[in-house]
Amino acid sequence: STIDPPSASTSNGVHPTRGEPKSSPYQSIQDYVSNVNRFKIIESTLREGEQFANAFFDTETKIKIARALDSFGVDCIELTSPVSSPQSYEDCKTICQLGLKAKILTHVRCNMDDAKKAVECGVDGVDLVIGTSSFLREYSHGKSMEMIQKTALEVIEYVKSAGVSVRFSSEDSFRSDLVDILALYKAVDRAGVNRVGIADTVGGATPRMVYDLVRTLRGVVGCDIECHFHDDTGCAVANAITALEAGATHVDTSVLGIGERNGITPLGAFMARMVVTAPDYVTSKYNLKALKSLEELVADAVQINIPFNNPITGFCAFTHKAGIHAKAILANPSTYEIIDPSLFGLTRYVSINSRITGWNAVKSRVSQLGLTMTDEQVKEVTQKIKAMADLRPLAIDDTDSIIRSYHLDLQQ
Ligand code: AKG
Repeated sequence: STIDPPSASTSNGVHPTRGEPKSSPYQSIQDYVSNVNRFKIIESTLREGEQFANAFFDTETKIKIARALDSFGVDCIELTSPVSSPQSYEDCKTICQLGLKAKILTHVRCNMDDAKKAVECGVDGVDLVIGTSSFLREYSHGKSMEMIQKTALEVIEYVKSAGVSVRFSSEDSFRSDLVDILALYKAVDRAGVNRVGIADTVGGATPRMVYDLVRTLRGVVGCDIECHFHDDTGCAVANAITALEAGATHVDTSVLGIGERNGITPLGAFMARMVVTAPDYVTSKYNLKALKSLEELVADAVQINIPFNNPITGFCAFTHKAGIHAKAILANPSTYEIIDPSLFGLTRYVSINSRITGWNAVKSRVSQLGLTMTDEQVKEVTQKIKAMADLRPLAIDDTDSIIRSYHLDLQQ
């Protein structure tokens, strides 16, 4: 029941996504800090995702997800702190021994005991985190900025001495004092961290706030910059690309965005954004055709449905309905699609079952059914479809019956 026009050309200097010339006219000299063409993904389904309300991952499921993320091509897989529970500790060790291409990281509080447990598990990297906003300093751990810095430097030195990579992140960065956190980041950068992280822990940051903070930080530290965006106000994907434009190097994602509350930047939506912005990089690095099965694996594990409007894999993400759209899509898919579904191993669907169906879409269906009609006849049968669709919702079988019986009448 799909109508698939030929794919848009990819050999004419136009991107395999949609119509943008390879050197974007929007690119300017200001963009020299931008990393949209060379970002890395820290995939946190097995850490942030474990904080999702419905999540319970047994060892077997964690292994399946880790392998699927690895074959999708994510750069790093972040695991729940091994201090969380005895099973978390065992699972962390198990995943480290799978021999995956992705680097295995674990996310721990910034203290020596947690860092030692993490190193014991055999991880490639330790992601240290501590709250720096006054909210968290007062109501969570109770430490001053001086104390945070002193502990951070000790823990960083220990992790580095163990030959493991280390990231230092300030939780609730956007509600932290800018001067305080810049001084802290500068100190940990001097101490030799591989990355610093900024986190929009409560999901309140706007892209503009993100640009300002990351751009400022880019001028202060020489190490990589990781960003973590919660989606409470719907800005997580926009914030992620903005962070890259401002000089961030790594973005945290989770499959379907699962995480604390309503989660973080979803891997699939982020891929949708980035395949449009940086098609060559994204298509050469990530196994996009595996996205759907990866999302289904995780959706199944946490017992949720893939949302109807999910970028790429939502059931109607590539469905075209209005007559005006259908006509143009059939002539050239770039007219109403920014992303070519075939990049993700998917097909578009042109609906012909409604009162807003146009005759061009019906004409295409008539030829798919192997029938021959003049344009005038197609227009006439389109009116019949519309009349029926005014009375009740139609399925493709209903529409096909209308077309077939009209065609039969023509023969008699
Ligand atoms: C958050 O702040 O929401 C986190 O999950 C921690 C992020 C980080 O470690 O950068």
